[in-house]
Amino acid sequence: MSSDEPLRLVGGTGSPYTHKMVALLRYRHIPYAIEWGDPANFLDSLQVEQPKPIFMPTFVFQDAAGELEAACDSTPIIRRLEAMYPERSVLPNDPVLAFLDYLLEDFADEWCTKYMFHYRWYPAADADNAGTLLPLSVDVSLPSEAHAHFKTYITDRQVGRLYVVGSNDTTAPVIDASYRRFLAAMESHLGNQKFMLGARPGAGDFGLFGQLTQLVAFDPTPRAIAHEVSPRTVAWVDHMRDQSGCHPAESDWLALEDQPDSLRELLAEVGRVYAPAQLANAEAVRAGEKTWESQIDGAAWTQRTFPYQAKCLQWTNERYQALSTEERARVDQLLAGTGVESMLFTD
Ligand SMILES: N[C@@H](CCC(=O)N[C@@H](CS)C(=O)NCC(=O)O)C(=O)O
Repeated sequence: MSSDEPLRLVGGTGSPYTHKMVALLRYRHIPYAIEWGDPANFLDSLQVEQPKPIFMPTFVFQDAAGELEAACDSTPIIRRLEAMYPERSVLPNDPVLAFLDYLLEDFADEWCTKYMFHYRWYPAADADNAGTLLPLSVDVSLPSEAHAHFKTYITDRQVGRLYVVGSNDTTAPVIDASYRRFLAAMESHLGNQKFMLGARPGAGDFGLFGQLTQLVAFDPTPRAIAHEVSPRTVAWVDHMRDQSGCHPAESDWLALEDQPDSLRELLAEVGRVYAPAQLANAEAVRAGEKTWESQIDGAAWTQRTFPYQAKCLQWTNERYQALSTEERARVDQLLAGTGVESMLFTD
């Protein structure tokens, strides 16, 4: 596909992964054409086969012969885009920084999305807000009757799925405490530098940004918390939206040894909550159990088992194991005591 033809994608304004990818396309100067709506309908209109499962955003790639192919899942799509468009990369060349960037992207996509889903549907005021806005995000001209019907349908469906991500009366305070610590770590870190790994954004920044677009700008409860705990994060979300004017240089990736301590503060949250969740989930997948229970941050946690998240853990470990002995030692030194080390294995 020629790089000046716009890349087509379909997604939603209430979808964090859609914002992750649109901001990345803007930063990378990749021409794109986004359709706001339902991916399945969009693919039907193009007569393109649906990927399974189908998610927002869905991309439509064109091969050399002009054949259209739909793809979902932002993390591999980011790598695919790196091969298609080499300029303004979001992946550090230094394998150690690349590993940390991947870790942050994974944490954003798989754990921070729990903040997003929990606050969207657990507090009644937020569920009402999302129930009203999400149908309109698919069709702003939706007739009132259809709107009311869609609002009830989506609210019932999503509130009914809260338990799937582990949001319930027992875990609500754990999720809330984690969100607040995460914001406090972001406040410290952004006080030191503009992006997670220096003066240019990596894939991890876009992952965090995607979830934060919703937490800071769509759902009222987490928005109020963000304004209280981390005004820098609120301002950062506005900046991240459009980094087309950023002129990244290789030296803008800050070497691991020069990173401020605030990076460890962020990683400590990854180790405190995400690492135990990932280990318990992977164990449940191995044992063929449909749900799992564990202690997270000193409290009982139970949720459905996700084979996809076990794969995430495996991919993280494949990347960890691909590091040289010297690189791994540098990563280990940074991670020692954060808890992240508990989810990394050398064999
Ligand atoms: N791992 C995927 C996740 C994408 C995803 O979960 N998208 C949500 C919307 S933000 C979705 O389409 N969910 C379908 C559903 O809830 O049925 C990615 O990184 O793109």
